[in-house]
Amino acid sequence: MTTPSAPARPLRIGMVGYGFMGAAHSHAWRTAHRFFDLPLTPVLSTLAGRTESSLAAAAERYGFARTTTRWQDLVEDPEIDVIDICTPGDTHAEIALAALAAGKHVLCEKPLANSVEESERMAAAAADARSHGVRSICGFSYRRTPALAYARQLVAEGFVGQIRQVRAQYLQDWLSDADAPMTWRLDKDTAGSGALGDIGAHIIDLTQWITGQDIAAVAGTLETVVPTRPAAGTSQGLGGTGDASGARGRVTVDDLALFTARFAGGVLGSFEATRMAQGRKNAMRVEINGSAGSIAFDFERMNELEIYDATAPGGRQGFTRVLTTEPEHPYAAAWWPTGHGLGYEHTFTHEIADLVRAIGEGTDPSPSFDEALQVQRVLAAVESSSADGSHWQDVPPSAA
Ligand code: SOE
Repeated sequence: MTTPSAPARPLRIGMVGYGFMGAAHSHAWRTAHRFFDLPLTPVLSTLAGRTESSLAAAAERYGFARTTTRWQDLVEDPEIDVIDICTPGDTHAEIALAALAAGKHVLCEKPLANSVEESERMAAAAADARSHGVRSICGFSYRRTPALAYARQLVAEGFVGQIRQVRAQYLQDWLSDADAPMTWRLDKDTAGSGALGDIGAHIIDLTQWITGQDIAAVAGTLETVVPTRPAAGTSQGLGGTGDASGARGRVTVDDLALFTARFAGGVLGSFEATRMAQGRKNAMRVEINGSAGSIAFDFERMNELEIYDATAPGGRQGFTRVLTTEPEHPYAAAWWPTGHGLGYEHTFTHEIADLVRAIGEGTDPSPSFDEALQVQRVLAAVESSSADGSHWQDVPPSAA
């Protein structure tokens, strides 16, 4: 007979928002401790949202015990340990600041906020809370893709040699139809920016993380290709079908974001973010070219990393497709037998596993609010470069 080990202490989660990210995060909170050995067991306590009817259905589906239409109830509830912010960017600062002041650990979706000023206040509050043992993390979940975490390891080990060039694209197509309806992601007041902050933020964070270098200056152009869209319609996934005969709303964010970046170490990078690249569904691509080789990744083939070893003998050179599903690869050993791949949702499960471990062990999870503030500064510099005729703009260095 075996004696079951004592159950790990509960970590009670209060989540704000229940859209796409609410679904992804709650799945991760439910799953992480079943695949990773964690010092605490997440418990889905209370879900907060504005619309009572759909809120109850979401809580039922996601597995939350209670609901509230006031996010403040989560912050005031002494039982809740973590506030998970899955709402649009215009609400991040207010919720995160209140949560940190109340001593709650915070997971905040990306981008950290809608402005540098809000992000600075959030990073300062997180630093203050850290001295009281309160942890915070920004949800740049793609860092936890095994192939990308492995790419970072390879770069740190010197596989590509001296980095010469960085190339990053994030291509989606859910806004290709000019009559796809308005959504909050097309409204600057709510979302902060368009393709730039929504998906460009991911490739900024990833390239900085993989290369170990911050972006120091940028020159870019933002463009709104479809300036108005049907105000009403049926939503499906991220987009949907707009009522083309009805009133149109104004798109106040960029559809395309193109920019060049100079990293702190001097390397140049090219960046492209768009949600109207027909046929590209979630093509988040990163390529690093160095003196000794290259690595290339495309999220549409997320279980693979292409690596090129320029030191291999002539005649045997060429990109090798590494299947990053093996026990040697980050996170992969916790899952399926060799070769059985992972999906989008696993990046969130890994993020939650790392966060729960950090909370349990009293260490700081990454990306911190400071790192996310730095991404925000890059976003702001791209916007100001575009407004200023695509001239180079410096990115203020992080204080840390
Ligand atoms: C929409 O473009 C979106 O949902 C982003 O907001 C997410 O961060 C990305 O993971 C998928 O696409």
